[in-house]
Amino acid sequence: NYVSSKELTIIQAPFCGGQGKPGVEKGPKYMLKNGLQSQLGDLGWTTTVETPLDAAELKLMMERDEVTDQYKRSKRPNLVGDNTKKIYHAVKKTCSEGKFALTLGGDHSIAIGTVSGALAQYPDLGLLWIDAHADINTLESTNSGNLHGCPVSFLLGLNDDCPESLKWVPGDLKPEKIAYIGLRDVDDAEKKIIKDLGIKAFSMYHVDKYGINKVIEMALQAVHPETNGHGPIMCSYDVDAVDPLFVPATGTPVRGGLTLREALFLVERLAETKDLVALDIVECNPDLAVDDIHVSNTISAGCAIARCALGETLL
Ligand code: 5AB
Ligand code: MN
Ligand code: MN
Ligand code: MN
Repeated sequence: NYVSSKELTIIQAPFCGGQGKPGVEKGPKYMLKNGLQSQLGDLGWTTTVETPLDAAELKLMMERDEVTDQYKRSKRPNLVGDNTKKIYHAVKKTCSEGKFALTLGGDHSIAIGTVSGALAQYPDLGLLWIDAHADINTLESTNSGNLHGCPVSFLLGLNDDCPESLKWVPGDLKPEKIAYIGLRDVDDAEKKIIKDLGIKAFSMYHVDKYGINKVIEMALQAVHPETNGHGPIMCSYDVDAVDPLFVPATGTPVRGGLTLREALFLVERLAETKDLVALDIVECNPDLAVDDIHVSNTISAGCAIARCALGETLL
């Protein structure tokens, strides 16, 4: 047990600058309004909420930085750099106090901060990246320019030439310490990076072929080979890993994803290991829902992922 105290900090990261669709900054507010904090309290967790970013302030910054803040092909690198640094400090502090860090996004660029923060406390950290996408584009390879498609390349230190405001990122995650689950929409340039670095990637093909339980076992073995799959684990969970039938309100939905049960089993299994030290839940965008059912399906799935990761279904 790395987190023995049953204390956790919910870090609100209402950030949308890593992509272009407004609304993803509403994720934390909606999940908290759904009752997430008291739900985790019912599971025995002492919970505090931290807010390193201010949503209203960010909205103004987005408008200001739209035209000026660019580097190579990337959009708003300075906004992303400054804000992920704040998230980094919040997660690092939480982990250094021996608490669980639950970060609610926001778009997935925030993981530049969350993973770096957890790594600072746990140098041996294994990272499970649950996503339809690989998010490993570099400043050179990104076609969209959206930095929510690039956090993994920053964590691995693949962007030597980057703006000053992103230079704080340690970029010391080793390629053998990350495993993907749920992939089904990976850019050609990303496929090449994954192959060249030998990164373990379990796509939906592997989920179908082996089943989710076996895939998780293989992923844990991959990131902690010397200790039979045991060691500190962080899970960065992009809700678009889940099939849009269950999670429709997200910015880049891709059909053919995890069923809701596979999505929850995955984190239930992580709870069972007692090795989970941090979790991100990102890319819930209530503004992209076409009706209220879409909103509640998406937000309740996000909350269920958090609860299952924190032991709800362990008997
Ligand atoms: B997400 C794409 N690879 O780079 C790109 O939702 C999609 O955090 C990125 O996984 C999706 O823009 C980012 C086409
Ligand atoms: Mn994604
Ligand atoms: Mn263990
Ligand atoms: Mn993602």
